[in-house]
Amino acid sequence: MVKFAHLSDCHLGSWRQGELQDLNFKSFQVAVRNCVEEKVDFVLISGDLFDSAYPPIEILKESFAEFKKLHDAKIPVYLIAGSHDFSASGKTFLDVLEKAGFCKNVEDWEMQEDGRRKLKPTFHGDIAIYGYPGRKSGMEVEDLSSVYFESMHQFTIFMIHTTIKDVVGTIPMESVEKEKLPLANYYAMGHIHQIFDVQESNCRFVYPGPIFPNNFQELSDLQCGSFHMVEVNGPDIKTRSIKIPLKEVVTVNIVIDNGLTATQEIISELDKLNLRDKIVLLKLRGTLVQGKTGDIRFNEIEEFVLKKGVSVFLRNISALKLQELEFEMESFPTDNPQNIEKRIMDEYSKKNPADFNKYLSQLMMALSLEKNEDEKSIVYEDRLLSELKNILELEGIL
Ligand SMILES: [Mn+2]
Repeated sequence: MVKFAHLSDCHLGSWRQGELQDLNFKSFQVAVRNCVEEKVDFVLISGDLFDSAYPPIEILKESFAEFKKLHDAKIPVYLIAGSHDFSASGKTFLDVLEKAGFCKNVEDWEMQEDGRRKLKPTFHGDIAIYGYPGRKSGMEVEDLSSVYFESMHQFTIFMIHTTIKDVVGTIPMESVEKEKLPLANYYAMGHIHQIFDVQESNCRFVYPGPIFPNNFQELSDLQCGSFHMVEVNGPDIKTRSIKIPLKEVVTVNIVIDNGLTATQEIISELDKLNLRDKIVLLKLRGTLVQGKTGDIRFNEIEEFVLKKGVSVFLRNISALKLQELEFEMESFPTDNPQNIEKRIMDEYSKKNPADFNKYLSQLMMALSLEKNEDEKSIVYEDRLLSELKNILELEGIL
């Protein structure tokens, strides 16, 4: 019998809030401890071990300590790069881990003359492990149609960091049909952050879920991280999903329609609940008929929940709408948007003369700045803020 753990999407270094970054890392530590205690034969990590191709030193340091525990327990780790720890230059910190002897990247293939990619196995005893990494924006999906390998082994594992059609649902996302993948006994998959475990004839398809939820919605849906424990007995595969519940998550849904009275309403709703030491997710929905989102005093709400002893407080107002304002505007169907904007700004400036108006067009330009695909939010915000400071001549003030 062979027993292995299947982890994916650890996203070490993810989350800006300190407490959540800690919980994310602690979940990984729990999984590692569990692997050592259960004396697994090996560990699989199906991509996105790190949240970025260049993780912070602090995270690297702690990660190495965890990998050393597995190494000391003589548990090999087989992994592939995911969409997050992939870098266009081909260099990632996975290479550093591998050079240190802490893991084996199983991506190994050769381009054939006919344009197909022949994968080469990494062996653990008589188990053959193949892997093909994820890329940014699902760019590996096309590659996968040309991937093949010879699967005449006792037991074959195929590691991919790609979404299969069965889990994609209505999400607009690149995906592969699992029936078109080369034949394997166990498909150790990652990328989609949910638990999926399906057996079809002699094939097992598994997404173990992320080691910790990665955003507001995932916290609300998944509550905690997870990984898979797998036992192979001849052709027989037994799986267990292991949950890692570190802190209770409470989602509070409140419908509001008045921005002016919302603060008090929200506080009295929250006051009814026991929130001590919990992760509290406040989700606001509804249409504001009075007041604006800006009228809700979130700092006051935050102070209140901190006094109630919450561990982490997050809010989401994306389902909150403002009542549609009716604009009176002449239409210029043949005109381009820039000209329309300019005309509106000119008219506005004429009606509301102020020194500030001279900044309007530059501000419009700056605010249309878009976030690059692999740019961190914090870097983007810095870029946007420094642009705005320049325009408003605030350099050195903030
Ligand atoms: Mn991921």
